[in-house]
Amino acid sequence: MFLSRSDIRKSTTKLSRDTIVIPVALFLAIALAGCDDSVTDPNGNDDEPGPPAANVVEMTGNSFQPGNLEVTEGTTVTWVNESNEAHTVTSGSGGEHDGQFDSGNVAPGEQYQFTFENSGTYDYYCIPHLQAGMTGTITVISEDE
Ligand SMILES: [Cu+2]
Repeated sequence: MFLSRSDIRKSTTKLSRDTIVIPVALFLAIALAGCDDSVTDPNGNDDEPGPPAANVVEMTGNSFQPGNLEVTEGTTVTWVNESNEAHTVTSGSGGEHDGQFDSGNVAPGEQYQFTFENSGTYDYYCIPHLQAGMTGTITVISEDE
């Protein structure tokens, strides 16, 4: 038994093939990991504050924005205090609380939520800033309309 020239050439070829296979496998592993990331991102819930923003009222300075908000029955409205002073979300008009909802003091950066189950017009005001005209209205319409 003896090694022919072609046998030597074969083993040389096999060696160089192995050195190429390793970088290719690494590249595939990285590419697959990259694919995994792009698949999980669209499924994540982090990108979902878009739709609920329609039911948000911001408390900025001495006003509610928007001052008038229309929602459907069963909608939860969120008031967010974007200012640097406390506000209240108090149902009623002319400074007379009608007892339907009252947030108490909402500190800067905090929020208050209330769910409107029945259609109707709900006036509300901010107790500390009523004199400054800080009032708002939530109009709740039934789903059928
Ligand atoms: Cu206020």
